[in-house]
Amino acid sequence: MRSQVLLAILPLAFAAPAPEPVAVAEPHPMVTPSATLKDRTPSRVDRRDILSSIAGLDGYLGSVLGSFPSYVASGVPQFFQDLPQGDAVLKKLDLNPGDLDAAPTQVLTIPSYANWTQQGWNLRFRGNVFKQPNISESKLNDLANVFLVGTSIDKLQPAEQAQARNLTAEIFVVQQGDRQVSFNIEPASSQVTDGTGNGSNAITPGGGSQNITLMGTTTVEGDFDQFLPLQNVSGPGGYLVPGNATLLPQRVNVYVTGTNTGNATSYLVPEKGLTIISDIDDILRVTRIYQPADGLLNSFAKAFTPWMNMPEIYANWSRSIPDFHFHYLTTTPEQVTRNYMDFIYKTYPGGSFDTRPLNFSDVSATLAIRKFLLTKVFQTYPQRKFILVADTSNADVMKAYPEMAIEFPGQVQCIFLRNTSATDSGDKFPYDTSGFKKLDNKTYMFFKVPDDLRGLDVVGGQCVNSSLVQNVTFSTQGLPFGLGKKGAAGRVEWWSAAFWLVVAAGVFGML
Ligand SMILES: *[C@@H]1O[C@H](CO)[C@@H](O)[C@H](O)[C@H]1NC(C)=O
Ligand SMILES: *[C@@H]1O[C@H](CO)[C@@H](O)[C@H](O)[C@H]1NC(C)=O
Ligand SMILES: *[C@@H]1O[C@H](CO)[C@@H](O)[C@H](O)[C@H]1NC(C)=O
Ligand SMILES: *[C@@H]1O[C@H](CO)[C@@H](O)[C@H](O)[C@H]1NC(C)=O
Ligand SMILES: *[C@@H]1O[C@H](CO)[C@@H](O)[C@H](O)[C@H]1NC(C)=O
Ligand SMILES: *[C@@H]1O[C@H](CO)[C@@H](O)[C@H](O)[C@H]1NC(C)=O
Ligand SMILES: *[C@@H]1O[C@H](CO)[C@@H](O)[C@H](O)[C@H]1NC(C)=O
Ligand SMILES: *[C@@H]1O[C@H](CO)[C@@H](O)[C@H](O)[C@H]1NC(C)=O
Ligand SMILES: *[C@@H]1O[C@H](CO)[C@@H](O)[C@H](O)[C@H]1NC(C)=O
Ligand SMILES: *[C@@H]1O[C@H](CO)[C@@H](O)[C@H](O)[C@H]1NC(C)=O
Ligand SMILES: *[C@@H]1O[C@H](CO)[C@@H](O)[C@H](O)[C@H]1NC(C)=O
Ligand SMILES: *[C@H]1O[C@H](CO)[C@@H](O)[C@H](O)[C@H]1NC(C)=O
Repeated sequence: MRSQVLLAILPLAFAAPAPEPVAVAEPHPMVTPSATLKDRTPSRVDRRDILSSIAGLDGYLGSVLGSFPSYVASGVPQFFQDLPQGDAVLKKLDLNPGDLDAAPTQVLTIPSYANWTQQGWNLRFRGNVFKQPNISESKLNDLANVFLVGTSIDKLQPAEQAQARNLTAEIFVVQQGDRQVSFNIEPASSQVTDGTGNGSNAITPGGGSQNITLMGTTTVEGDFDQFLPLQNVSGPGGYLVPGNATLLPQRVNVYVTGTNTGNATSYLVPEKGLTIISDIDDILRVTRIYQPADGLLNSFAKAFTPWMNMPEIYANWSRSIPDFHFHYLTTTPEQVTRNYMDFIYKTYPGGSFDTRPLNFSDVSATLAIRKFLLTKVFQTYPQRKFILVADTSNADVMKAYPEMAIEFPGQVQCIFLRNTSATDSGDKFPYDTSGFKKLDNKTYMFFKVPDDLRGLDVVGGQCVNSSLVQNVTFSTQGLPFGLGKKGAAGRVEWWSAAFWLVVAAGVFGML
């Protein structure tokens, strides 16, 4: 047992010197409009929302979507989008703010990374402070049913029911704004999050134990996100290794004081080396977001399943590239991060994580989040090179990945995109390859199965498996024969159509 669990996570009012404790402030109004759980009853797709510039597209998409719920085409992804927060959760559960006073404060710490600066190691602390209401099983079932379309919880297998209730409980938490958060940092011998991952091939530093308190307090959404310098503290095995004296990432455990819910393993990543930034849905696990009914069940009720033998490919990279830093970047909402982490750390090499922060909750923010997160990582490591991995069903990936190569010249070593249209006949939605036109075609590859990546010397910059026909047209692809552009000018409009965002960027607002 560690003995330093002393500093509780106190509301600032208690932590600050004050003549007498002041009551906890009422939750602030939210930055983004508070979410409501809308009626998810299927209704006809409103085709007026489809800004089509492709001849015949309206009819085609209408036939693909059929009578799928109108929110699929509404411009606001609804499954894991627009989740209730704070007051909305209390209201939904008929609770008053005071009802949670006795509930323990919990923290989600997102496994993060540090960069090497003039001041030494600079570690990013990211996560969320929340309280978990005690919700009865029958109430959880009711709430879960709101998320299930075309089925209900009583029609699921017991394990699926448990999973649906688990996710519902994770979503119905009450975020705690204005909290001070402190951490204890310790050298880590493995990836602690659930004890099963081994933190890939990062090394354990000799020292570095220290306590750090974040500046300021959590946002109204309960989030914290800041970089703070680590002291070069010695330990039994020596010091932290400087980021310009090694190529190997170092692992540190990050414990939130006052709770044992906030454990995470973060990585001190050297200034030079190779980082893989990998999406998760439909590339590391089977989600099938492009088939909304399936995607919903796969996200909400079914156990996460790896996509084919992708774990083998990543395991080989982890083994054979000693300084490879794995970073998992998904736009799935922060509330469900734990489920993604559990799956990843049991199945893929240990690494740091990025999910969608709570303040990114409206549609335009959802469109922007992947680029925002990617840019943050690239800015943190101006000398590292990156391998970007995802699949073609994400409109934001198709745009943001090639943009990174252009905006950060020389830093994108390879882009690997699974072509879900080519491998899954269920994916009827088009994807746009025009962003790749300006890139050297030796730096990206569209592939079909994990084995297409086998044998590539990614360190040496070999990104293309020459046995795969690429057929990239630098335009909208994946439509049936006969559909074509109405005119060059229209394509941008179509691209930015909210409809496309919903369907392709993620019916779940993730991926
Ligand atoms: C490593 O970084 C530190 C801090 O920026 C700097 O003082 C030192 O000169 C660097 N060492 C090398 C070998 O570049
Ligand atoms: C949650 O509520 C149930 C029923 O009211 C009660 O039996 C249980 O002890 C509560 N659990 C916690 C952790 O408070
Ligand atoms: C849901 O499941 C995940 C993964 O097994 C677990 O970490 C988490 O604590 C569970 N959450 C709830 C609210 O039960
Ligand atoms: C961290 O803080 C705790 C409690 O204040 C203390 O017991 C512990 O020694 C501190 N650890 C370090 C490394 O300073
Ligand atoms: C910490 O200090 C030790 C001893 O001065 C030095 O050898 C080591 O390079 C330093 N590490 C960092 C991360 O600054
Ligand atoms: C977090 O770490 C502490 C210290 O190692 C441990 O006692 C606790 O069980 C961990 N919490 C979880 C949820 O694993
Ligand atoms: C731990 O990492 C090694 C090397 O990367 C790998 O071979 C092994 O399968 C991993 N074990 C687990 C449990 O992830
Ligand atoms: C969300 O908060 C972060 C800081 O935590 C800020 O940089 C970002 O601009 C905010 N995004 C939105 C959409 O409010
Ligand atoms: C370290 O990361 C921060 C945050 O992204 C960034 O502002 C800073 O420029 C980076 N420093 C170096 C030396 O790369
Ligand atoms: C890459 O581009 C070159 C010329 O720009 C062309 O000759 C070659 O066929 C292209 N390779 C692929 C795989 O498309
Ligand atoms: C494993 O990864 C290394 C490094 O990228 C590569 O050279 C090698 O061909 C890979 N092996 C397999 C079987 O994919
Ligand atoms: C190229 O396009 C054809 C026809 O759409 C498709 O069958 C094939 O799988 C595509 N190749 C790749 C690598 O995606």
